[in-house]
Amino acid sequence: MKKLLTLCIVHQHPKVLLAMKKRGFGAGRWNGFGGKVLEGESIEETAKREIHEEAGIEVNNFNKVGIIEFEFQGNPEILEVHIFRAEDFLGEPVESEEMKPQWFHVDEIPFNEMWADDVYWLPLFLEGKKFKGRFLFDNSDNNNILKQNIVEVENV
Ligand code: 8OG
Repeated sequence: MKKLLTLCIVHQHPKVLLAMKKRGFGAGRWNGFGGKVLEGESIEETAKREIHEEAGIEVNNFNKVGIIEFEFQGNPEILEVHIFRAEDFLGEPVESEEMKPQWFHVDEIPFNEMWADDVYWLPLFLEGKKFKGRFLFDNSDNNNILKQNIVEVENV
């Protein structure tokens, strides 16, 4: 069973736009913007819709830079997250019910308040690389990675 999700991160070097997730899956962590792909929607449409809903900004140009699969031990569902990088956007990021946006310098990414896997791939993202990977998380402690694999690729 696979569930498709998007994650869009705005990178205007040397700054990255992240947001504190206020509710739901991953609450209390800094992350980019995204969510589940709805029926009838393309992955790109989801990425645009979610960043608009969560940050109030419009992104027209972005590149898909990564695909990562997440598995939680004992759970048959696999989350397939499609990761996009945007350099420009329209509007001003605003706080929503779900997310509180904030700019971070690339040297000050708050990895200890992010998903535990991000430290493995966000540096590749920031270097402009493309990647694919898979992480197995401990189901009772979703800060604990049991297995991980991330590889740089030419195309995603
Ligand atoms: O719709 P919902 O808010 O539940 O979507 C979850 C968001 O979190 C979606 O953008 C995908 C993203 N996400 C995961 N797992 C991980 C992860 O391990 N690291 C990061 N950075 N984002 C993740 O679902």
